[in-house]
Amino acid sequence: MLQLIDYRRDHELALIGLCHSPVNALGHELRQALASACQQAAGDPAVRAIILHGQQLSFSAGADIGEFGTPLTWQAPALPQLLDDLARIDKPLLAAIDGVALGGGLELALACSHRIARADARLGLPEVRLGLLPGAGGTQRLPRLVGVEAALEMMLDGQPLDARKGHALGLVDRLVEPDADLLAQACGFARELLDTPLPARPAQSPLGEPGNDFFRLQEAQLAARKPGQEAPQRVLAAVRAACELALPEGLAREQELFRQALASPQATALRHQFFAEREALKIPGIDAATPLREIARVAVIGAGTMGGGIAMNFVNAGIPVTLLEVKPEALDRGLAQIRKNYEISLKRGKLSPAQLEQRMTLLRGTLDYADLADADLVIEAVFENLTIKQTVFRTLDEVCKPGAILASNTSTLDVDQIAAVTRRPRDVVGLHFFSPANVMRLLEVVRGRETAPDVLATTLRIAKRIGKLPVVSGVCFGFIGNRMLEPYAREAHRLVLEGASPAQVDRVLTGLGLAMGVFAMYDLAGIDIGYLVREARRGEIAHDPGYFRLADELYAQGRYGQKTARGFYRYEGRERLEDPEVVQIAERLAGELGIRRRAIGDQEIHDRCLFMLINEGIQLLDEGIALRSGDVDLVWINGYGFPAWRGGPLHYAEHLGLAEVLGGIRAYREQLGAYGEMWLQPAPLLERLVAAGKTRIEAC
Ligand code: HSC
Repeated sequence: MLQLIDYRRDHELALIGLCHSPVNALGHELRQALASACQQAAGDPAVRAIILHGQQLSFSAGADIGEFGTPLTWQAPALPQLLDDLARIDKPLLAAIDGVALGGGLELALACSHRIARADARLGLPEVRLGLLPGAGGTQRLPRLVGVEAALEMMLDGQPLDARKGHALGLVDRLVEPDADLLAQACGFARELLDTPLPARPAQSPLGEPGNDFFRLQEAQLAARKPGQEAPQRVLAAVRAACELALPEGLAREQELFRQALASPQATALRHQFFAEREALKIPGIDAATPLREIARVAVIGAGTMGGGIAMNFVNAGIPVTLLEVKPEALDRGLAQIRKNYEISLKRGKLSPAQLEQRMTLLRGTLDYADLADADLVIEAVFENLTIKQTVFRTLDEVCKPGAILASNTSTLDVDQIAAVTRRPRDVVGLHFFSPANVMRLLEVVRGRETAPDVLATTLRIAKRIGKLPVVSGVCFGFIGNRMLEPYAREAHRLVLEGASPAQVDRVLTGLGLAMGVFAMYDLAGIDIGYLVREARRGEIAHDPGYFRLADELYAQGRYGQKTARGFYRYEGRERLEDPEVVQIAERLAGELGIRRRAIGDQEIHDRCLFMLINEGIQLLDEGIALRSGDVDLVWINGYGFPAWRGGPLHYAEHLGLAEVLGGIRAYREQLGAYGEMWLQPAPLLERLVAAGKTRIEAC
């Protein structure tokens, strides 16, 4: 059996090192080993103080998430009981925190009498991001240590804080500079404690304050800020118990809430997302042995909103960027916009003046392609037009050094056709950033027919370095995200011709938890942009005269969306208002197209939009464009505002039932006559899955 604990004695101190790679997740075996090491130290009269630490590893990333949903979660010693036992040891018990103390890892530290941490360690209770609440005493011990408001902030946000902040809050008793020897300092601290009486562990009595009104207000605010999400409300209920109940009863209440949370579909969905994020980086044909190319200099072509945002990502990570434009005014505008963006961060206190200047010095503007000769990675972000992009790539092929990675930020075009104009298609890859590129986490990495494995591996590595979540897609129109958007948005547009209003459609979608409805999104992205994409594919869609007809009509009327204050909605400043004119246009178009208008129910809107979205995602899997269903889910959660707590469209389909989804598509296909026959075609993989009685979406 692996040795999970390193037990050492240093005179009167017992040093208990957790060594369960990679992150000291507190699975059953580690809990067992930890319990017996602590018993040994507690029972040894020669041991006067105990130090827990991560042996050459982070302190602990918490409960083993892989155990959730299995009986191992509860198998003795279960984490809450183990920590309760540790909290009763009547010797100083120190947590020496390096790396991270997250979730159950921080709760382990909270059950100790003292915490010493390296200043750059990160401490947090991120359970809410998994649809859970801290379930091993965190909701009771943290508020007793740092106060209700600070504790709630940590638990509701789930974002870890650094140990310096933890020290200021009273969570960490002593800080150690990043380059110091943590364990030696912890031993020194423990010896100091031997000379002083042991301070009381968190009080047993209820906290009392802040009272009913505070919690009622918090509940209402959470319901407005995080509609539909159960975990934040459970966190609140548990913290309320800390105020109203003595510690043992509070811990029991926390357990009850934790069990409810763990059994909820929202927690299952968020766990699916957690593992999908890690799985997404595992690509067949690429492993640790795949060589990586060095990326020391990046170039971005196009200083518009997208190019500027892309450049900022690299600059933020300390990588110098050359930004190329063809016209001096456009270059000046682009550089000024980047500075302006940084100034906003400065005003918000997220950046110091020195950091701002340092970032701007990493940025070099140019009008001359010859200046790209030393770039290791070039990202083209010019107008979405194949001919223009091919011209850029021909030039890059001339000027870039051998081995440079040439990337296109196309959102719909054929990366193979772009690569084909170069003499180095193996070096070409698609990097589809989402707008605003400096903010959005998703990056679709498009693997062309000839993209070399080391090019793909390098782009995945660099994506992680700049804080993105890369998801690999094969080549097809729109890749994973925009290809799925097409049938989803097509149904939404059609429903408006059939009698729904844009606001009704959007309300159903946001009611499901989507950040934005289809029409608000089109207004934001620009109806003109969607029109240009359709123009390039008119041949493929000519058989349906009603196809996105409403959007085309709005385009013809110059209603481009938010930028013209009119689109599917009207805008007064930032306020979005329903526009009866759009409904009138839809009525006229429906008449011209011979579409019978009727009252459309919310359920039909949900089913037709969502089932078509799901259907296309399943088709992408079957075609091998997406490697697994989790990748499809990640794209829609991180790029299109699909609620993470529903796990993404394909996880949601599993929740609804695959047979129900297929049955729904077939029923609407029949009901909608010629239109249904044209577009509502079930994906063959969905049919095979249902025929085989499968409940999970996988290739079969
Ligand atoms: C929790 O603690 C609940 C508790 O409150 C109470 C429980 C009580 C229950 C009992 C009641 C009776 N588990 O991310 P990386 C794996 S909930 C299992 O690529 P990085 C990860 O899958 C937990 N596995 O590395 C990956 O494996 P792979 C709260 C975990 O350096 C590998 O480690 N804690 C794991 O970018 C490397 O991960 C959290 O939510 C875990 N807890 O980031 C923390 N954590 O190589 C979640 C990681 O096979 N973790 N793995 O793919 C993280 O945030 C990040 O992983 C780190 C490292 C920042 C730790």
